[in-house]
Amino acid sequence: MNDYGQYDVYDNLDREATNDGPLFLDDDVDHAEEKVDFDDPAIASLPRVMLMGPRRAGKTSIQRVVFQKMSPHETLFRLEATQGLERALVDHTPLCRFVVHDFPGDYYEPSDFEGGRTSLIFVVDAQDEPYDHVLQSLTSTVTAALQVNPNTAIEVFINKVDGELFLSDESKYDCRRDVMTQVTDELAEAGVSPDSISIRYHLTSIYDHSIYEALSRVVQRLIPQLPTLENLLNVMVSTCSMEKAYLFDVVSKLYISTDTGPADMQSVELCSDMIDVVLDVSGIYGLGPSHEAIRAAANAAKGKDKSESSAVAADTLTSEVPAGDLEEEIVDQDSAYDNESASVIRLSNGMVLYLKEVDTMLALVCITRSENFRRKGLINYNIGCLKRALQALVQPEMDLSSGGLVRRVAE
Ligand SMILES: Nc1nc2c(ncn2[C@@H]2O[C@H](COP(=O)(O)OP(=O)(O)O)[C@@H](O)[C@H]2O)c(=O)[nH]1
Ligand SMILES: [Mg+2]
Repeated sequence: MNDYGQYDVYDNLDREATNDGPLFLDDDVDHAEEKVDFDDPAIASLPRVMLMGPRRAGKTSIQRVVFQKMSPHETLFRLEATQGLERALVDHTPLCRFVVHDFPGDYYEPSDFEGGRTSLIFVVDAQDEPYDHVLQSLTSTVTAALQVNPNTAIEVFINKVDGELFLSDESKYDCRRDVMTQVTDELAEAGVSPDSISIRYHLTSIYDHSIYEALSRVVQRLIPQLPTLENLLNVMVSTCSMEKAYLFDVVSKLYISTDTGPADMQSVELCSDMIDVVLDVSGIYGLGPSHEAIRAAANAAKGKDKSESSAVAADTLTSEVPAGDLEEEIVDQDSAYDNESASVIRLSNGMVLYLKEVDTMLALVCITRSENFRRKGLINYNIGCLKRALQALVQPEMDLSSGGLVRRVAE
């Protein structure tokens, strides 16, 4: 766990940061409910992610592991049954803000579905066969939700696809196929045509990266500016001859957008691991008043040792990029992530991972071939433009024509 995770969680809940004691006790959650005013119109109008499904399917575990950085093993003994609806605000970066509703079980009121942009995640325990009863409940929940709010995005998480029962990929795919067939049949029986609704199926486990991948896709659907973000990243990737570019919320480690080229889970996982490395290293070496001195030392060491590691190793960390005219003041001196955060990791297969801060708690992580990474000025200039375009997206009054800015370098 990185230091930043602690800061942000407490900030969000309007609590004082403390360094001792476990991060989340059960009463922390009650406390969170007390402190955040969910009836405040600004918060009530945010998109919602509703975690529903049978008891012990893993709803609370998913929420704690991804948004509150509880370790997956801790969910085994730290979690008690959820007694009532628990809500948590996820507000790390301006482009991606939403409220998570964690339901206690198969219980809901039709009025729970009222509201604006909503993703309903129905969590199914893949290790608890047969699924008949659960999938009937899924169908009735989905129908009720769609009656109240026809635009609800339905996401089925087939959770706990880990352990002895799911050693091979085939067993996971078989499980997903069974669930899909049964749900489609049940929905057709209930008079809902599967083509008329948006329903997606995800194989997940809190013990690996699959839960981050699935939630990233869920969250992306909630962002109204997603097409613009994808467009910006497409231009970025083609202008700078990159292989792939992701925008990551560095706290939750969900990627909120990527270019439209094919994405593979391994590269996403690699980029996500890079965020951990950067936050951990800057948490140790990049903080406080000695920040500058340590950075100078790191730069000196970097100059001395130019030999490249053949392993997948972080050979150059933190503040690789000179603060150009696009950089602003450091926002928070004590944060492990600020507007100077940047990192380069060279992989043994000739690829380079480049991470750069682009907005509050938002990082651009790109994968590029090392020969294309030589044009770093171009890359940095374009990232600067992207950064301004993102600011304009959040504050439209800035009136910056982003696409034009990015392309200007290409021409
Ligand atoms: N093996 C495995 N166990 C999980 C997973 N997700 C949750 N669990 C376990 O399932 C149990 C119930 O989880 P909980 O989050 O309380 O379920 P909820 O009632 O749906 O909120 C806990 O012991 C978790 O450790 C998973 O992906 N894999
Ligand atoms: Mg629960």
